[in-house]
Amino acid sequence: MEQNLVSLMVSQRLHFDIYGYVLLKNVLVPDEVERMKSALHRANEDPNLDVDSRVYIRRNSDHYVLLGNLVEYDSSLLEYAVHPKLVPLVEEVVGGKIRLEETEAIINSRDPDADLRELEKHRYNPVAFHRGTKHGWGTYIEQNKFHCVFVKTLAYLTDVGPDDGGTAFIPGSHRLTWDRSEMIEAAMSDESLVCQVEAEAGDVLLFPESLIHSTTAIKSDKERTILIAGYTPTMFQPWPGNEVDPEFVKTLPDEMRALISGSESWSWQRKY
Ligand SMILES: O=C(O)CCC(=O)C(=O)O
Repeated sequence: MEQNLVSLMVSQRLHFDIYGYVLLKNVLVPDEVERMKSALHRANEDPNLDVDSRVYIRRNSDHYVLLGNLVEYDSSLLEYAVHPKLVPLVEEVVGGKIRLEETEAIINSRDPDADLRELEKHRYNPVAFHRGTKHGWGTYIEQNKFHCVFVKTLAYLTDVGPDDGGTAFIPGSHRLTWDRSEMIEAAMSDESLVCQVEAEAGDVLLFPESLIHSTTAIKSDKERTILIAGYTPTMFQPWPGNEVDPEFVKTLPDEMRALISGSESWSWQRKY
């Protein structure tokens, strides 16, 4: 696919600039979704994962597992990180060439200890609102458009309805200089200020890390699997634990190497 032919539609760019996210429909085909999901489930069940691979894993009892540093583990996970339908869109909102900063995945289901009646009292149940960068130093305006130096693509590998733990946001928070906790408190006092994604397997959410966002508690019996890739301009560092083995980088085709390793560093090719 010609990468420079892939771009956000003007309506998608406006949605991204106003609300701080855009849901891209049907990006991954069913075969890609299945391969990525089965690789993540294999990693989750692998008793030798930390010995045999560079993947990190954090478990919160049986209902939540976070896996990270995934590109070396399976070709489908590498393919996600360099996806030709996504990389140009990230470059558009970063404003230049990018490097991979992290890959993570979450497999989660309802917390067996959660009080369902308590969850039902609220429209949204964010577990921990946070952001990875801040408007003012992690963002900039160029040619009147919003840009961010830390951007994520989050792929839904399972369908996510209203009770199935879609990502929650405080729309518009990506370009506010408010104190983070003040914004979260204000949004939680009026749930119309929060939104929660509903998506189908294969849809991908594009958002800047200056947007306040959270995993949400699952109320249904469905398990959710998501796959995330984070990107920055080329001179930034990977998130700790997401360093890719230089020997693995050597095995990659030329066109993938800089994206995975950040080798372009301060020779940042800006779009402007
Ligand atoms: O679980 C989710 O939907 C959100 C993941 C998240 O918070 C992140 O990637 O920083």
